[in-house]
Amino acid sequence: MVEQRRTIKKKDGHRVPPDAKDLAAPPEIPRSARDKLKKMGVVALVGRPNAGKSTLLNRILGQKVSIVSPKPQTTRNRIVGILNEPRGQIAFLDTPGIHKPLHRLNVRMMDHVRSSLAEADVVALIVDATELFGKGDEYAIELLRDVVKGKRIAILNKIDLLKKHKLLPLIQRYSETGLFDDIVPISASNGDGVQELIDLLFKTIAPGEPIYPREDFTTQPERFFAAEIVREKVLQHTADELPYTTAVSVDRWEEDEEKNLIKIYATIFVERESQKPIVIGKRADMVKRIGTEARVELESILGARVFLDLHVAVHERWREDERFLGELEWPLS
Ligand SMILES: Nc1nc2c(ncn2[C@@H]2O[C@H](COP(=O)(O)OP(=O)(O)OP(=O)(O)O)[C@@H](O)[C@H]2O)c(=O)[nH]1
Ligand SMILES: [Mg+2]
Repeated sequence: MVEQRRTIKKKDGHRVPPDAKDLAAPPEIPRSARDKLKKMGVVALVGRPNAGKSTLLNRILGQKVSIVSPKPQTTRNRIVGILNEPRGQIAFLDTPGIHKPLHRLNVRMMDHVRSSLAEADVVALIVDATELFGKGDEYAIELLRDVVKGKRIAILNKIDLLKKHKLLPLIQRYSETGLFDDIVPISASNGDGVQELIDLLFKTIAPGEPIYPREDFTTQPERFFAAEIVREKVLQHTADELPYTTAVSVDRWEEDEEKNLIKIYATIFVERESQKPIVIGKRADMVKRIGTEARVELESILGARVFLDLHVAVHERWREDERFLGELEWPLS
């Protein structure tokens, strides 16, 4: 019987359960001594949909933990990514984009945002610097004003796309809110400013023991990640309302250690019968393409050969179905 909650396989084969417990806060220590101690902190990555939170997490860790797509509302859960360095450990919480919820799914997504804001030592608001400042940004700032206890940092992302003269006014605007301890311009795509950001975060967090095993880079179970990778390929290849109305569940997971083979049976759910042919495609072209791309990526991340069986099914109004939503999340809970 395969342990279904196992986290994504490490290169050395080490795997751990996802439920590390918080430790008590460290006692007060003089600053000079404090700077020499190892650090531990929880950093929440929050912001509007599509700002680049998941891209930044993957960039910081140097490996893919969270799926990315050009469509808003890609991330639907809280994804924990762990950075281990000789100077300490930072647990990053990647979260869904801040938005006004219309369905039960979206209410749950915003619950993940709020709980992450409440738990973090540092909240990093990721902003798409190429977008005009608007109501959605005000909403995000107000949310941070209300909920956050720890430090706040504004990260202005996508500067690779930005004309230089547009950056200063944006820095000014975030500075005027009086809310942020630091404002950091970066490009999550090409890595500009990311090392400086990591250095700043290590300076900002307090001394403490790691709360996760040092060899780990995520708490995310393989089974959940496999479903996410399939969903990412659906998001990347479909348009219009499909990305919002698609869910993926892994129904069966079988491992043959001798053959180093993992068999994954998954279902792609859509909301209406009319959406099925879009995901399946002409002569099943689309679902084959989704399957091949997901398999290739999973093979490289799981370090095993993968057989991926995809099935497409209709589940009407699944975004309102609490039981189904809970089932989608169970490997994370
Ligand atoms: N040019 C450029 N594109 C970026 C950068 N960061 C992210 N992107 C792109 O922006 C899009 C959204 O990126 P994600 O990382 O999925 O954004 P997110 O904030 O996690 O989005 P949600 O999960 O939907 O809230 C993708 O197409 C990324 O490739 C960047 O620094 N520069
Ligand atoms: Mg995301």
